[in-house]
Amino acid sequence: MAKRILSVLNGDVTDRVPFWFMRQAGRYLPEYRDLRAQAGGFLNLAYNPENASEVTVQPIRRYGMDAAILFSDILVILHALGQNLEFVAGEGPKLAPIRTQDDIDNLSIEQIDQTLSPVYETVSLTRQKLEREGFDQTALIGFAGSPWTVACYMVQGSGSRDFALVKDFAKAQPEQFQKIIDLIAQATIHYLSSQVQAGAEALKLFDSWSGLCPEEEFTRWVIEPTKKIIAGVKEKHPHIPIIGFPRGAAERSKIYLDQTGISAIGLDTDMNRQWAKDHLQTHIPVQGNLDPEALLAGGAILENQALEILETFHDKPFIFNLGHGVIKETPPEHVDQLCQIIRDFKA
Ligand code: 1CP
Repeated sequence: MAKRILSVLNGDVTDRVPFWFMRQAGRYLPEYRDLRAQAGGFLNLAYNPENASEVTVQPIRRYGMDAAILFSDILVILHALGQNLEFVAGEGPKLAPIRTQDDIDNLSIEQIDQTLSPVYETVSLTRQKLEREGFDQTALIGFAGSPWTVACYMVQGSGSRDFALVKDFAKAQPEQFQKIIDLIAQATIHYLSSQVQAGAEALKLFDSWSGLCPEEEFTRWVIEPTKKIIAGVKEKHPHIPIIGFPRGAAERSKIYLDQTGISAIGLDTDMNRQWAKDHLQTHIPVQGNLDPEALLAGGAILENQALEILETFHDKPFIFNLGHGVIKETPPEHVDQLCQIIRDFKA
């Protein structure tokens, strides 16, 4: 029997709604916190295939999700290109900003696999572990960030509420910004294709900040590079499903769907459900939407919202997920409750 999530990504409706959760591996799990403390930092965890595959499988052992997602980060590709990257505990990523032509010239796409090969090894090791431990229904999802979102961190040098500096940069120096976007896109095609070669069964492109892209530049910085990545990956792997997640793009998600060639689309927490059902799910499978705050709250709040989402989307191809990542204070029992609600749901 085909794995449920892969059937849904292929356009089928299965016996029950399959599910996984963004950031399902991570700080809300005590077993993750233990391993991270032992590894001594996020990058040591992400670049060690034994540890990273362990973290990837941890939530599957507890909850039996229909997909595992590779444990890594959207920013490792910048590290591989030669940008300095650090994850400071409690503060998030810190990078040496790339802004000038000299900064760009110091990066190199030729040797990215020297840094990224442990990630590919993590993919193949995770497939082996899942199989060995009897999770034969759990698919493995690989991922990368979309060029706009990765460029936000690359140019800013850290997280930001509005990435105003990056938006100004793209407006003031569009040719320079284009070089940055093209470099990320080219590296990402190789990175994702290599994940598929190592055993990833579906891919996800995180465009967490697409909602910040100015309307008049959305085609240039969000649509075009995404389309290029999808075409580039599909050239090598024509059947690999690719889930797009243009967070905050609201009704621009329809243009994204029409123009990028994406196989399925992630819905953030703010997405209007009925609009998504009418304009997106009529064309391709959709995934997501549960407010991570509802999972944090648990109880009736969680149950009501999860059931509303299931009622809305279950009769067409749908993967249950959150609208953004699991919040680190979430009690692990609330995740149990949610899995039970989804498994018990009868149309
Ligand atoms: O343990 C720690 O302290 C590190 C926290 C952490 C974790 C668990 C970071 C730093 N990255 C990750 C893993 C991660 N990141 C995964 C693993 C798989 C899973 O979902 O379980 C994935 C898919 C990501 C993707 C990612 N990283 C995104 C896109 C999704 C999203 O959340 O919008 C983004 C924007 C990042 C950047 C990043 N990495 C880490 C942090 C704290 C951030 C956000 C920085 C910021 O903008 O403030």
